[in-house]
Amino acid sequence: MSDTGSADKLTLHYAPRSRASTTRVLLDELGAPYDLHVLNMRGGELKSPDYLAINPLGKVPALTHGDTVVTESVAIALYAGDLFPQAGLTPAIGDPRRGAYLRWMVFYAACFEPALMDKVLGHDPGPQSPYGTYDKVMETLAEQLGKAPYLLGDEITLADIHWGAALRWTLMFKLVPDLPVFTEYAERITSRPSFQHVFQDEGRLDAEHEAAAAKASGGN
Ligand SMILES: N[C@@H](CCC(=O)N[C@@H](CS)C(=O)NCC(=O)O)C(=O)O
Repeated sequence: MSDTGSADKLTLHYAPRSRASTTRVLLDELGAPYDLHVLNMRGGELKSPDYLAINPLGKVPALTHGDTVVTESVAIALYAGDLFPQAGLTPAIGDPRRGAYLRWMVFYAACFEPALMDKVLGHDPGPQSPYGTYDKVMETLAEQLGKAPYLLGDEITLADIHWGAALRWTLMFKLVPDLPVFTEYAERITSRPSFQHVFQDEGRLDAEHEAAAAKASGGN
């Protein structure tokens, strides 16, 4: 048995500068041993039969652990967080913060991302919207982040790794309001060495992928 509670190795199926970047940082923060399976998103590798057998949606991240396949960045974060509680970033079952931890992780996938996508695409979610309104989602998140340095209080958790990264890219693409509570939080989280290390490595990987895709399509 390894530290993971299983002899099976973790493999992160990953493409640079994507949602999988957050998962990579998260695994590093957990101190998880894992193999990195780098895919060239620009070169169409996410739609190859081999990768579609892992994630039929053709999207990253995905995590494999023996015969277990976990897709969806939030599910991967929760799964990995429970495998490595010793990192001190996972509010475990019985921790009074556990409910809030699950709430805010699922809020990301169930409310925040759908609200952003509807807004960008000009879709009116209507009165049956599963997230209420875009404005209410932003307001709810801003209010929570305004209470303490981290989402669940004075101590950082995996939820912050996830949300810090999310706010960084959504601010960059102007998908969320430019509120100081968002910008300061995103900066606080993503200035951590774990993020800086991955961002640096991704610059190199992405340039390689761009060159490979250009070459494959007959460019220089
Ligand atoms: N709901 C998924 C979203 C995954 C996703 O959209 N990933 C993007 C990269 S950021 C992707 O793989 N895009 C490739 C494509 O759609 O072809 C999650 O949170 O993991």
